[in-house]
Amino acid sequence: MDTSRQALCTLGDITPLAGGGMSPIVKPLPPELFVVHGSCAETRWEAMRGLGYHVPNDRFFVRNHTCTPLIDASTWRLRLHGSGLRAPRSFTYEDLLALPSTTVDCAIECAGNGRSFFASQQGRRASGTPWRLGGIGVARWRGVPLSTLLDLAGISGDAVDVLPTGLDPEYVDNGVNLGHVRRPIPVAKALDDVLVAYEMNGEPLPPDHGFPARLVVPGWIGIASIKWLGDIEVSTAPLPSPWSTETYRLGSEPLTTQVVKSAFELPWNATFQSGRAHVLYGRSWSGTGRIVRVEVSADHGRSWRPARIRQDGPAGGWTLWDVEWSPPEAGTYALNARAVDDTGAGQPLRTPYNTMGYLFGGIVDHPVTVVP
Ligand SMILES: Nc1nc2c(c(=O)[nH]1)N[C@H]1C(S)=C(S)[C@@H](COP(=O)(O)O)O[C@H]1N2
Ligand SMILES: [Mo]
Repeated sequence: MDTSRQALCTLGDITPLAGGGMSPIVKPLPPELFVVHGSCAETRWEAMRGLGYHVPNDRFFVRNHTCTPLIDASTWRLRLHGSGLRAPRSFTYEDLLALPSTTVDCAIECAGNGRSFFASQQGRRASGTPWRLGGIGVARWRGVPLSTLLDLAGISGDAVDVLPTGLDPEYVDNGVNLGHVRRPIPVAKALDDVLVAYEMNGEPLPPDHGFPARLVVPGWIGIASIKWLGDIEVSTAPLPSPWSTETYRLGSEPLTTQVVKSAFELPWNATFQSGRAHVLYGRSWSGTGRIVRVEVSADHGRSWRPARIRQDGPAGGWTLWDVEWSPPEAGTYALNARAVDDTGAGQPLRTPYNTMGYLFGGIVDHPVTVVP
């Protein structure tokens, strides 16, 4: 029996919201900060305006397969086991806090972020949560390197896969119980830069973001960063899971790194006054490298102007930029931003379609209205 699962959320246990609605998410989701999609909530980009580098915990997007469990840290255990470990062992919350910690500034971004643009810009709907660009956030994560825990548990030289499992309820998809949310990470990545995080922006992880501990897998799609960690299996044979063999894959390979994207810190359908200069703020990011160039167009890509980099980010984080815009006349416009990272990866005009709508990296048309 797993005694660490306290007060698991169930349908009878869902947190009522101020508006009288029910939500599988614990924190408040005020409409000026979030667009709610079922058990998920995306951050509104206008709520990023004026923020510093990190997205505060109160407005960080949430992607839940079921709902947020409330876990008692005093009885919680993180169990490491499997054929790839010589010294299987459990860690308490206190154990984790006592180990040497590191911090990393990095994004967590859903593989489906931008999915709705397959329909709205490319005319082909993809199945899944219809995110615009708010399925991303950057935070300062503190925790213990996963490699430290794997070393303490005696990882063997022939281990190949590390499989973290969440303590949230089992996920039932179309009547099929897929079990607890879990997804394998190859040993090379697990030993590289993965963190077992217990702190987000200087506070204990909020319940919605994985309290008491979650993985943070820099550069990789969000599903790799398993929340509410309870169990990590290490194996000398590959460890498949539905989240690597059925979903979150393209063709023959499980998805790993994120693509390049850019967003304006503006409401959808923002309004501007004509006849004067405005400053447009935005952010660009990539799972494969540092952003080196950002350009903006307001004439459907006929001309592009370089944006000014306000704050550089590390690989796995994002870059903040701005650019001046003097709308020539009243009317409706689409604002476009595109970025390139230091591996040469950029943003295409069209993203190759896939039925699940993963990795939309195309240039987004952000609609704005200019009034006289
Ligand atoms: N245990 C568990 N971990 C999970 C999930 C989940 O539903 N359960 N969702 C994953 C997905 S798809 C994403 S995009 C990120 C979202 O992290 P956030 O909710 O903290 O923003 O968590 C990942 N980790
Ligand atoms: Mo995701």
